[in-house]
Amino acid sequence: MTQATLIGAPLDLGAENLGVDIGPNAFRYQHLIQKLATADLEVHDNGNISVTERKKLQPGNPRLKYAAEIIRVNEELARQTEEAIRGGNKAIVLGGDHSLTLGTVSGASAAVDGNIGVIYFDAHGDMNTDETTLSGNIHGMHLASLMGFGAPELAHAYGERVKLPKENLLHVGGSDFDQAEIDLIEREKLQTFTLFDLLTSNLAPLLAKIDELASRVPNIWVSLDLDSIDRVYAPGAGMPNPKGLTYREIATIAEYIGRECNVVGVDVVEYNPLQDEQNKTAELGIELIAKFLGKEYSWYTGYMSRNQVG
Ligand SMILES: [Mn+2]
Repeated sequence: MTQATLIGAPLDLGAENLGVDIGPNAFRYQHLIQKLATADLEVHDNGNISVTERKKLQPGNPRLKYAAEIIRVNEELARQTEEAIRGGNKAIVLGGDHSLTLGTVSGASAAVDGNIGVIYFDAHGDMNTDETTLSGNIHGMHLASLMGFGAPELAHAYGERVKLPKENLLHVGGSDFDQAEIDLIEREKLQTFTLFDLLTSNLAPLLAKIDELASRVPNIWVSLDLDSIDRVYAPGAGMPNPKGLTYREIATIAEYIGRECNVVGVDVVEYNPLQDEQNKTAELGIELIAKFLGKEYSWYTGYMSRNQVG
């Protein structure tokens, strides 16, 4: 069996939407470990990283709210992610808000000496900086930080070097970029495949981009914000999306990535169990983790056909 390390990151300080801090345990209550075992993944659970409660903290800089605690949590998450990958395990990280990707990608990058690519599913850009942010919430900034842009305290978390070479990012499913993010994408020639691209050209150009990345970069991290998926299929996202990827689209893309890329780890973020319906978002998350890692687990397919909503 393929060995994997599970890390829970119940971080909710990067966002306003409360509820995502119970995501990691909700996945466990859904028997994620046992279900992945049926998909040939032997999962060792590191438990949750401890996060100080919001009410015990001061937000600090209004353009980088809760930065000190977010950085502390992410450096611990990076350490555990690096150790898992160096030990030959796949890393599976459950969120928590998306700012935890600052830690996952930093740790994965360190484990493979910076030779990493990221396939990033999100309706949003997550590429604001402390200068362009409208909310001050770090879950909208960490992706820029990983490429070395924005506030040094974020960009230099877990070491000063650039964690993700900008040409190794493939952002998928965007439908809601801020103008500052569009400017950064154009200026730095970042690779995106938006919902508009998908609907106007179908999957083939995306698969070509995945092939190109896989041929050039030997290690891939996948970051899945559940808000990239339509709320019909993923109602339990922090910000449910009325115009996201369908089940067939995300499942097909995940299977393709699992087949073509050497995926060293996956994070699934912004899961809010309080908004889920019959646990279907969690089940979809489990299925997609398996697919991204080149395995097969498809309770969700059965659920959708049983309920005739697919
Ligand atoms: Mn996100």
